[in-house]
Amino acid sequence: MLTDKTIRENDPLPAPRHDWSRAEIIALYGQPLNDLLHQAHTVHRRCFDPNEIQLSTLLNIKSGGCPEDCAYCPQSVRYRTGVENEVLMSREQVLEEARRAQESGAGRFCMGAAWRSPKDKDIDQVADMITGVKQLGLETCVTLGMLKPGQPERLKQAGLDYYNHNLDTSESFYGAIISTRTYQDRLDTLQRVRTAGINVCCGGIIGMGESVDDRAALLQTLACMPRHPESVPVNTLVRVAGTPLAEEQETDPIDLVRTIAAARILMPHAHVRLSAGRTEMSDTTQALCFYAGANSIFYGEKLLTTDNPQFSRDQDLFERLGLSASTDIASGGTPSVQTN
Ligand code: SAM
Ligand code: DTB
Ligand code: SF4
Repeated sequence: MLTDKTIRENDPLPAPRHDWSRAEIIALYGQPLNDLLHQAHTVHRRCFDPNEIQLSTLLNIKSGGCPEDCAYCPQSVRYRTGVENEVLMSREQVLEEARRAQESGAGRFCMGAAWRSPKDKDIDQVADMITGVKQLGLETCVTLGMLKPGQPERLKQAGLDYYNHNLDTSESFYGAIISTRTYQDRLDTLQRVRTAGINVCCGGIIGMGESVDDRAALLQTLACMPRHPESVPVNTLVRVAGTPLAEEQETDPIDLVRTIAAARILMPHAHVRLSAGRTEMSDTTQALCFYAGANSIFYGEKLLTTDNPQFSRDQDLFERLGLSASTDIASGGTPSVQTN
């Protein structure tokens, strides 16, 4: 019988493109929703099992006190958000949390630190954590800010599978959100991570007051990289009291669905993650996002400093939608097939 799986295996998609124009992406994003959804879901089904979702659990290993001024972020030292400044967690504490995440069903453990850029001694400590988490049989991801030459290699050596470093928005809107670093600084770190052979996790945030053109520009930057990021987190702004973006308008869920669908079409082999913002999202919006091509979530009751849905809510949602956790595990951080 000709199943989706046999079609996927015997009739691979044409090679992904890396030459998208802004106009093409705007047209793709803006087409009638049913046409966009149909196109995105067709790509999704050809590249992935549409009923499997990758589960990543986040842990804030170093909370608050960050010198950067990212307008969305509750961990910047410049805003009064009530987030405590803490020192780096111990390896034992981290491993305890990683075991808990694994028992709950997560396949990847993502450790975040509120740093502008880590010092070499920070990298050594995080490297020990990575090795320990990897030994448990989990995929590893860290997000530590900007990396200097040599640091990605050290993380790779420790067993790191993914590095998360978001571009967040378009280059032209970036200055309205962050003044303490440039877009090029971000691109430089991404390039270093890629060169070290670590999988790239890179995406952005919608709902910060950006235009459709800004969203298209971010997607264009990602989709025109010589190799697409393996993971693309699409965050919806969590409006945290005390941050400059606290009073932004609520994001239209249809804009989120369009962004996910466009990401799926542009980067067919990437895991597109329905990221921050799920607590306030209806189950129906999440279901549409999964149809549009999202196939990864943050799973666990906390993101970094804000809430994520309760385990029971996600389990119930998965059951009602007939979804299950994907069991693919990265092979030591080096993608086995150059599909993108
Ligand atoms: N300090 C590191 C950095 O900025 O690269 C790592 C941690 S930082 C919190 C990771 C990402 O979380 C940001 O790039 C942003 O995309 C996302 N993020 C932070 N605050 C958010 C918020 N309020 N709503 C949505 N996403 C947020
Ligand atoms: C990503 O794209 N989103 C995550 C993770 N990568 C590090 C962070 C979301 C943070 C939401 C606000 C908070 O909890 O502080
Ligand atoms: Fe610091 Fe990262 Fe928050 Fe920006 S997003 S303030 S770099 S922790």
